[in-house]
Amino acid sequence: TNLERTFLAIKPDGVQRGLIGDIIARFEKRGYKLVGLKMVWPTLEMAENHYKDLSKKPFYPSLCKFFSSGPIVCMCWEGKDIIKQGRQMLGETQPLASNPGSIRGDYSIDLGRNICHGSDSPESAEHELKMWFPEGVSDWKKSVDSWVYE
Ligand code: YYY
Ligand code: MG
Repeated sequence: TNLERTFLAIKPDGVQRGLIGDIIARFEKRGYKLVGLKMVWPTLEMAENHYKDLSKKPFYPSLCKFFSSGPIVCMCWEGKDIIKQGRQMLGETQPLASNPGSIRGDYSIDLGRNICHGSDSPESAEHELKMWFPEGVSDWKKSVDSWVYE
């Protein structure tokens, strides 16, 4: 089965720009299930840990500083193929290469202000969910699922 969970986050720029409701609504309306949700103001250490795969990149220090510059919204979404579909709904890393209709394509211009984060593989989803939701998520049954899945 490809019923999966992924970690998605609204970065400090998305929170400041008032996009929390819109971003959550996109995934809700598509039919995905929100099983974890909280606002966290990451410390620099949390940002460095979250992006540790990129620690050799020249933009790593500024990325971590930005990611810890204000609260983010941490989400765990569940559903069929959500890891890949979530990435598609975010758009490309580079906003100017993102299609209209994607979050980045609709709301962002610069690479370092691209609004949202999403796990890029089952391995990173597992790692990121463990890091941001050590307390676990809510295992609830969504009664509309039989109208979403055949
Ligand atoms: O997963 P995604 O966010 O699409 O891109 P990553 O390659 O993981 O990079 C994380 C983050 O770093 C990206 O969203 C913007 C920023 N960044 C940057 O500032 N400059 C780059 N050349 C590449 C990425
Ligand atoms: Mg990434």
